[in-house]
Amino acid sequence: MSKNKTELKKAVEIVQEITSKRKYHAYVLTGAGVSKASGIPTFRGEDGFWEVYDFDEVGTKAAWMRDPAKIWQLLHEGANIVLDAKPNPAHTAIAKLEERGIIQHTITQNIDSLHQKAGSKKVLELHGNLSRIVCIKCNKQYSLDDLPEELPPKCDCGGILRPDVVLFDETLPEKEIRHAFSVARKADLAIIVGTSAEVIPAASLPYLSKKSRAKIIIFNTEITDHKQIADVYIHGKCEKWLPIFTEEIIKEM
Ligand code: BJW
Ligand code: ZN
Repeated sequence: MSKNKTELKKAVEIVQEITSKRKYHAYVLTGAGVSKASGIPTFRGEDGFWEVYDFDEVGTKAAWMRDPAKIWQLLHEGANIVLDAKPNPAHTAIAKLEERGIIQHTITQNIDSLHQKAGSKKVLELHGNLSRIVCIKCNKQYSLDDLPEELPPKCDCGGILRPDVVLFDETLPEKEIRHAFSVARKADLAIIVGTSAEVIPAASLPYLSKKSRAKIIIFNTEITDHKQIADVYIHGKCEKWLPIFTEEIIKEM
């Protein structure tokens, strides 16, 4: 049997044992790798966003304050890739895990709405959402399709508009991160998909879960620091392995 098939069998057994309990908590944590098969580039690694753009120039709070027009220019060039993307089989499998009551929450670092488009209902977005545009002065919300032409676009009140996404050195949305910490702390099972485990606080959630004795199952094409806490590591494309994993679990229910 191939290594991944053995690991998959182990993962299915772990999930069966946990879900056979009367009460349990389970969540999925996702990163950019889950949306790669939908045509959205990841941040790190080969062809990653940060290989092309310098994050000190476009990825931090200071960069935004220095030159908001530059970030808007980038958005005009790239936003449609994200906004027009369609969910792939990994998103669909995660939605099915929620629909069948196997997990209760999907915590995502992604800003692309693809979990919601696939049918996931309880999604906690830690890094915001690209389709929401807000005024930095009065908080009025705008849609990306409905923006003034000027760069950077401004609100009726004169405030600069910005996408509602979290850049480096900005705090995460308070309600979401608090909820995510509470989900991670009480979890019996954490399924971690397509994240490099490099950005905190998101990357710390699986460690919190492990500390509370959760089982950790990982789907990633590379080995990340989360490997040290993994009970099962499925080393391959999540759009291939997550649907197989989900079907195996459902078949045995
Ligand atoms: C596949 C696959 C397939 C591919 N199948 N797998 C020094 C040390 C430590 C920490 C810090 C430090 N200095 C500052 C910090 C904190 C900082 C941080 O963590 N920095 C590290 C980089 C060092 N964090 C922050 O600043 C956060 N805020 C914060 O901490 O606030 C507190 C605070 C603020 C102010 C004062 C005091 C306290 C905010 C982080 C915001 C992150 N923002 C971004 C951009 C958002 C907008 C947008 O999306 O455009 O979020 S950066 C980028 O990284 C994006 C992602 O959500 C995030 C995580 O990346 P992710 O999702 O893991 O993607 P990749 O590309 O890294 O990995 C993809 C993975 O998929 C890989 O592993 C592949 O192998 C895999 N893969 N194909 C399965 N088919
Ligand atoms: Zn305003």
